[in-house]
Amino acid sequence: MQQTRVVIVGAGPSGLLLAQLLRRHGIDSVVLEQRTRHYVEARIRAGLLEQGTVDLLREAGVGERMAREGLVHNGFEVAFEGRAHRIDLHGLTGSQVTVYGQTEIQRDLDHGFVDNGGDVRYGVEQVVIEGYESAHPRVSFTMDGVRQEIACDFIAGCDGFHGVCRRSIPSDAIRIYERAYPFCWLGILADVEPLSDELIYANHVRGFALCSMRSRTRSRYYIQCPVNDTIASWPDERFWDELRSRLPSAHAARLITGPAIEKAIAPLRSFVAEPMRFGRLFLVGDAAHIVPPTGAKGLNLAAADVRVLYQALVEHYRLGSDTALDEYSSRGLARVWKAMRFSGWFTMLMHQFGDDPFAHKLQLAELNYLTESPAASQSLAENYVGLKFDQST
Ligand code: RFL
Ligand code: PHB
Repeated sequence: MQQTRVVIVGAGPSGLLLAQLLRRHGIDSVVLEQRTRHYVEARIRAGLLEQGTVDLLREAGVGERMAREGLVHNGFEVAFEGRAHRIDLHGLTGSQVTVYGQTEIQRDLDHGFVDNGGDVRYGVEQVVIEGYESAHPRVSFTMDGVRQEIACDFIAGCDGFHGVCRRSIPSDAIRIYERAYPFCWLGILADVEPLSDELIYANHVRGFALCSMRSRTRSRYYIQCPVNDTIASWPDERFWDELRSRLPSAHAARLITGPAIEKAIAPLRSFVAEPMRFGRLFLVGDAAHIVPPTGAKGLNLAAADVRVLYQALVEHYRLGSDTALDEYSSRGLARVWKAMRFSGWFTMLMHQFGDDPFAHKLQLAELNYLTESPAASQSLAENYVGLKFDQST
């Protein structure tokens, strides 16, 4: 039977970052991915990185291109009632965020890990995890029609929300906390100059809008849309008209439009699975928790899990101590729930929830308070740039 120290299920950002960090500390792993390398690289998702995530990518030795091409942002704008207010992230927290697409991170990890001899098996099917409550976990899978099995010390479930690891846990051993939101985000990518140097989050009676970017020549825009809408009902022109109508007029006038190179509708949900550890199985990233994207916390939370887990595994192999492994779940969940709170709050503040004028008035009062009060702005800013590790874990 094949043997390795850690089997990592999923070659998304969590899985490959964990594998790369472990390898730098001499800990071997095998990564199992159901999709092709091309498919995983092409998925368009996150775009905004906290400094802690940037630092971890650097520590993993895959931060070089990000340092050259990432866009450092010192603030962002919140727009409502026809005006935009800047949140000075750097002034309020001393920290910044970096715009660098998840597709680019995935490419850098593929280059750093896969192209340098990392063991990733793409296109695997029927992954089954076994024995994780014992000292001898095993993972079996089918590849090219052949059933194989790997014995390991630990399993890392980095297989996202729809993965197999969390679903392998008996329902009486796991507790799920969940909230669905009654709308989706329709997102488009277009090779046009971004509307502004910084991101703009807009609360509007017609619904939420977000102006983001991937580079100085590639824009990423989102609008809130009903859950039953389809891509077919949103031709480019309708999207651009709707986006314009939700922005302050001075911003709308500057909007540069062009053909969408990608268009997708994503549901919003908050989801937490507790605990995040089951014997020798550890759930990491989206496999354990999902936040609505409003605060851009998903990938950053995944990176925070990876940081705690890889350090704990290094401690296990180097010092023979399991203290950090034992704390993985409680430290992770402490951070996760603070990000849940922030993402849920920001989502409730910025979106329309139907025809409730009272609720809308309360949103506007809160937005006014948030942009006028330095204390309230600071609270928003410190959560947005990412809570410090010792503050949150
Ligand atoms: P992923 O990226 O879902 O990767 C999981 C991998 O596991 C594979 N897999 C399996 N492999 C083998 N066997 C099985 N049975 C398997 N089942 C699944 C999958 O094919 C996949 O390759 O999870 P990971 O690595 O934990 O990474 C999480 C992030 O991708 C996610 O949190 C972010 O994209 C969320 N997110 C954002 N996060 C941010 O921090 N900042 C943002 O600005 C941001 N914007 C976003 C987002 C997510 C979005 N969508 C569509 C979900 C914007 C959007 C629109
Ligand atoms: C993105 O650029 O995809 C993005 C940015 C900020 C968010 C969510 C998504 O809050």
